[in-house]
Amino acid sequence: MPLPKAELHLHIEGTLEPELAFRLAARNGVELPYADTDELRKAYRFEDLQSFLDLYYQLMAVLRTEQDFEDLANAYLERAAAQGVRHAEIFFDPQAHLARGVGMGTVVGGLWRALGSSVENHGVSTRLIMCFLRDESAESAMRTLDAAKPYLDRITGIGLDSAEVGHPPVKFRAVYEAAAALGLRRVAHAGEEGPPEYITEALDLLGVERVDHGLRCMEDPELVARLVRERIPLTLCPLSNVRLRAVDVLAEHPLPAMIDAGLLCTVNSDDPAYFGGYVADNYHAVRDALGLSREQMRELARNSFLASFLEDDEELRAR
Ligand code: ES4
Ligand code: ZN
Repeated sequence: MPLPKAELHLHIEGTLEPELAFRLAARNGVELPYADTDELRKAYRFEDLQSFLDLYYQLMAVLRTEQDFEDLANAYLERAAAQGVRHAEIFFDPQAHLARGVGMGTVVGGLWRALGSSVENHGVSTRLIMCFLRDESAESAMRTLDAAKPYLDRITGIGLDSAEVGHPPVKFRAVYEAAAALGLRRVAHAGEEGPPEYITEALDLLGVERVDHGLRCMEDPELVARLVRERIPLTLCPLSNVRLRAVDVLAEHPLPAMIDAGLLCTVNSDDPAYFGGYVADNYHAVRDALGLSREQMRELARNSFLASFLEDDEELRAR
């Protein structure tokens, strides 16, 4: 039995497996620039975040209808359940779809067809977190927030993702203020490729409750002390860090040092179709490469529920 856990850093578009991509391409008459799934898989060698994002945005072209988003989410939830996931807080990137003429209603409606029955069908409770693309303008993010207003009963919070360096959190200050006023929870990717200052900015200017990745906090001991003191959870994604070369090899991942420092660490899969594993695969990989103890593994799983947006009573039921 896999450890019961929550997954808090998961891009639903990053769960698009090659087989499903080809099936949806055929269903929608979309031409992919790869002969077959084997050839596509060979493209999964990344130099950095941007080289991954290029492929990630390209493959999304196959997602067109509500049914596509429902199928995508159901495929993820089924795999997640098999890996011990009891609760998933799922990112989606509406701007990447709106830019292709796929509306907010199609995206949220389709995802919700899977998420709305996930407890019954998969035993997994869910939340939806809408991410803004930080390499797009703040005005575009604000328009996206506006477009989401009819769907806020299904959206728990907002996040910030895509190309980090050169797009500091401050750029989205007004958007985050507007989202907070709408009662939305706030998270942001920070310190994946970007410097520790971006983590501080995300906390101070965006009011985030959780930091996605946050890896580079380790370069700033005062920031680490603050994250520990304020119990700010970090959603780490070890296999992603290796594939996108944030760390050279898993054996050199700072997770053990981060746990020792007293940081509230969680382990997540990020874009599992691209990075070689779902969340339990990430747990097993860090255990094997870093020699984590059984108690440390249990603590990571416990942290995932503590760091979730579940209410106390829901949290106890989920774990
Ligand atoms: C992402 Cl690994 C990662 N980092 C930033 N943005 C993303 N979007 C999807 N995966
Ligand atoms: Zn991510």
